[in-house]
Order: sequence, then C-alpha cells, then structure tokens
Amino acid sequence: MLIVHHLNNSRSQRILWLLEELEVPYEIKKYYRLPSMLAPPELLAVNPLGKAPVITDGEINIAESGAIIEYIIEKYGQGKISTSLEGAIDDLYFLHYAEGTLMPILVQKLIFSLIPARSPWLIRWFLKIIFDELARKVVEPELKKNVDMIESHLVKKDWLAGGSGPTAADFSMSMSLEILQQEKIAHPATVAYVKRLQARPAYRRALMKGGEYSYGPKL
Ligand SMILES: N[C@@H](CCC(=O)N[C@@H](CS)C(=O)NCC(=O)O)C(=O)O
Repeated sequence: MLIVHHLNNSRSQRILWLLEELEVPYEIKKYYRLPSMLAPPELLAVNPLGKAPVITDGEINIAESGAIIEYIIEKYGQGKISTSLEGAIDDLYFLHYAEGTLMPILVQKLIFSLIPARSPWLIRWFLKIIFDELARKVVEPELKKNVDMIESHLVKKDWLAGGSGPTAADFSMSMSLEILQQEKIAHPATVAYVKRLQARPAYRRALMKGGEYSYGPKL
C-alpha cells in the first residue's frame, strides 16, 4: 500500500488531502518536528534531504510535493482530476509556482523573523531592527506582487485551473495560501478560496488523519 511519510504541520498535509479526494487507500507514517522545528533524523531513511513529504509506493520513494502530486494523479487519478485545455496551462503554472516562487518568499519571511527571536538576548533587539527592515524592503514588496497576482486570478475562478473542483495546482498551492490567509495578508477572493478548499469533506478527512496542522481550521 502507498505510504505517506507525514511530518506534523507541514507540506505533506496537502498530499493527504489529494489522496482523500481520490479515495486512494494509503498508510500514514508520522514524524514529529524537533523543538528546532526541523524534521527528525528518521526521515533521512526515506529521503537523503530528510524533508517531508515523501511517499513510498512499492519499490519507489518520491520526494518533492509537485513531483508527488503529479505522480499520484497520473497513477491513481482514474480521470477524476482533469482540466480543460485552457485550464491545463494554469494548472501547470500554479503547480510549479507554489514551490518555485511563492513558498521561498514565505520561508524567507519566516527566517527573517526567526533569526532575532532565536538569537542571544543581548543582540536580539539589534538584529530585530535589521531583519524587520530587511523584511520591509526585500520580502514585503515581493510578497505584495504575488498576493495581488493570486487575487487577480482567483476573482475569476473558484479553482486555480478553473473547473468545478481542485486539480494539481490547488493541492500544490493550498498550504501557502492558508499561510497568507492566516497571516491576514490574503485578499478577499483568496480568503474565500481557502475557505472553499477547507470545507471539502476530503480536506477535513485528511486533517483528521494527519493530526497537528496549524494552518487549517479547527475541527
Ligand atoms: N520543496 C519541497 C520542500 C520540502 C520541505 O522543506 N519540507 C519541510 C516541511 S514543510 C520539512 O521537511 N522541513 C523540516 C526540515 O527541513 O528539517 C517540497 O515541496 O516537498
């Protein structure tokens, strides 16, 4: 049976959502973040980078969310997740944009806030001034462009690739958009989109099975 190597509070939650949408049987092997927030060393046994998500399907181990999403839809999709010709371009774009552009900006934002918070108290105030300024000058303008672009797309569509239900792009983008919503950076159509995906029964089942996930709704 397909195994999802799942880390709490992480990108692997979106793989659980995809599998629930497809009603594919799977097992979850759970890993828990260390106090440092890093993954535990046991994940190194299935992925040399020690990161989640990873899936094991028979002899195959695959990491990288986008690759996993494509693999699962291709192998187990049974045509349940499909796009129009026009939607296919948006699907491809947002599937890759999620990890290629948007998530790195969010990670940079997080790191800029963590550096002062985790530094010795004597220099913390100084680092906070520097990193707040860096965030203001470097991260925020970039984030604004991205948030505006996503909103201009979602005012026209219920799902990123159009159509009547989620496709690869939605699974890939879900966590980043949940973060934007939680941090109150997302615009109204994006907030409505996040609520739409979080209301799906498959999403809720995935949340119950995955356990701790701070970006989702309370169950
Ligand atoms: N681009 C990769 C990123 C994987 C990644 O950074 N995963 C995080 C979880 S959200 C992780 O495992 N963090 C723990 C660590 O870096 O030790 C993907 O989309 O799969």
